[in-house]
Amino acid sequence: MKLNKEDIQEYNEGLLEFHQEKLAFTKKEVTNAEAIIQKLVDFQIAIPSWALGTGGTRFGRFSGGGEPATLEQKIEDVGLLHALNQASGAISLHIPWDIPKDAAAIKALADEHGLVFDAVNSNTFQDQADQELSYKFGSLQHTDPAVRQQAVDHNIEVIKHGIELGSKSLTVWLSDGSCFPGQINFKKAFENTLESLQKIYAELPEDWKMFVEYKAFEPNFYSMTVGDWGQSLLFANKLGPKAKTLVDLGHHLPNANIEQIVSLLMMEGKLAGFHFNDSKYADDDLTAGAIKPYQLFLIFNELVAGMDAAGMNHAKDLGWMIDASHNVKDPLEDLLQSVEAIMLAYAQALSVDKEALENAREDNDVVVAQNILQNAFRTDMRALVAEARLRAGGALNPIGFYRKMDVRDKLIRERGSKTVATGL
Ligand code: AOS
Ligand code: ZN
Ligand code: ZN
Ligand code: ZN
Repeated sequence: MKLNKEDIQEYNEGLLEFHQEKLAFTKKEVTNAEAIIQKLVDFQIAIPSWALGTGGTRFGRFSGGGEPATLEQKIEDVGLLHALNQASGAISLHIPWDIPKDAAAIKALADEHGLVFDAVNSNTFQDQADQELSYKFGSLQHTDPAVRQQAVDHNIEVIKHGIELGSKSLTVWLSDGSCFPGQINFKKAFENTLESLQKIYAELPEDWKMFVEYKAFEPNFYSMTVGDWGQSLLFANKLGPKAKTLVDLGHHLPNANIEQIVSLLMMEGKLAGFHFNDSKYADDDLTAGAIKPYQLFLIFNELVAGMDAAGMNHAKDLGWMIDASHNVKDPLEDLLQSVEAIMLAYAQALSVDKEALENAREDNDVVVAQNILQNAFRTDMRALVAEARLRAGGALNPIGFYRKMDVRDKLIRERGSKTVATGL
């Protein structure tokens, strides 16, 4: 199904008066409101193909119904999100969950929905039915060179699919590691992984990047071979300029200072981008901003500062993506909430008076520095985000419109009520 522009417009008209009052108030409070709105109009974030269905846990899964079963349906779902918020104009594919059989047709379909293809993701953390050798004891780190080669070949195949679709980056997330002390030789595991990554790196087209994603634990619980930003950065530095570190917000040990990691990775020109989500305990993959909105804002504060300093453009220079999972919510509604939370944090970060903050820091005026950040965080930016959506042709209240149009019911009628989205 597709949403109709005229229906969105008509819906917006009913909300316009109240919106304009709120906007006028926010504009009085936020001096650079117009500049922020423009940045928000330009803002785009990629939606992963695997977040469009109900995820479940290892204990169970409760189908929400109407989930996309094919790549075409996944594109259709991201198209719905993009029509609603005009900020989700990219989709990230996971191979082999989303093998495009006819790349030209898939590209044309994405184009129809105003979507481009973000990073392609390889998968060597599962065994596929037709796979010769097992990844039970790792992939790129494996003691057996034949397993390593199989995993390298898979990554090269993923790059080929990405080239056909117009992607510009490969995200490599490895579950490689060990569950028990003594199980692996750390140094050999690192060296094997590096050598394998080098073979993949050599196949990257000129204008491509390799995103090396790290994760502190899970599924391996004693060591992960790319376990933190230090290990990822070590690989990225050894690989070369096309390789960078990808930060997934759920992949740290508790209470890690992620904003500091972001700042230093940007200083080194090695921040690839993000998998946004939120967590209370581990890689919970909850809605962005649901648990720690202040942390999300502080991360954006570093991002904005780093991007300004390097003259970077978020759309070109960083891969911003959501990596979430939904057990009890409609996945599309959840993704709308994540995009909203991310845009709010971005807007708040854009409102920070950087010069005043820097002066306070230089003067060691801790109180003023803290207040500058907290004032920005406590400012209600919802009217600016809504205004950006309005100007871009989206819905003033995306979830409100989604519910008004009974989108989920329509998808259930089209696709069935006991659906299983491919992937996780
Ligand atoms: C896994 O924990 C990572 O977040 C990866 O990004 C992974 O490829 C993705 O979540 C799909 O499982
Ligand atoms: Zn991730
Ligand atoms: Zn995650
Ligand atoms: Zn994860």
